[in-house]
Amino acid sequence: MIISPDTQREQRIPPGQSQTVKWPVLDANGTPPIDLSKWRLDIFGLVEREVSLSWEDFLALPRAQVFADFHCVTRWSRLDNTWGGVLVSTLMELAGGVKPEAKFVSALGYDYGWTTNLPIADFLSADALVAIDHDGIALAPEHGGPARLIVPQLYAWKSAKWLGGLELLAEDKPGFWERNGYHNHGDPWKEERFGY
Ligand SMILES: Nc1nc2c(c(=O)[nH]1)N[C@H]1C(S)=C(S)[C@@H](COP(=O)(O)O)O[C@H]1N2
Ligand SMILES: [Mo]
Repeated sequence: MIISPDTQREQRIPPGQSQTVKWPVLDANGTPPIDLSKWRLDIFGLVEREVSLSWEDFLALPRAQVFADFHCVTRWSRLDNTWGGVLVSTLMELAGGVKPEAKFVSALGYDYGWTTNLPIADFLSADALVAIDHDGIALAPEHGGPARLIVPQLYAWKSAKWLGGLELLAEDKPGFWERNGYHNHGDPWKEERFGY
């Protein structure tokens, strides 16, 4: 089990947040229909070898578990989540590694072209993964099932639900919320909530 470093802070609730035991559902457009027989995860752009995984391909990859907290910019924090899935590092190895020019990532959702952007350093953090279960239960569709990105150290809007693509980029490409007033980076410990 990978322990997300933020869970070892003495004060685990970032400034301006309060703890919730429930798990609210938040997204821009609602849950899209996803047919698992047609599901793909495409890893493309500035990787050594682009890959396109079917659901069967994805399930055959080595799994990991990550224990992490989850902070939503709307001021709730859900502590003690155990995410199961495939580490971003495993996926990048599969793609032969990230090219040196890759500085940003755009994560694409199956919800009608929704994207979010993040710096490569956050994306490559040891506790980032593509999760398919939460606390031992398959991710519910409303929480991003079958598979979602989880980047524990950033606000939850960077953790793209219904993940379908990861594009490695040289230039930043602001996503849906980032173009609509949210901060480009989104570090909860610095309260990077809204745009510059
Ligand atoms: N594809 C996609 N992912 C998304 C969103 C979205 O609209 N589409 N919303 C984000 C927001 S704003 C938050 S706070 C979290 C919420 O995740 P949850 O609904 O599982 O709590 O998902 C993020 N991931
Ligand atoms: Mo959010």
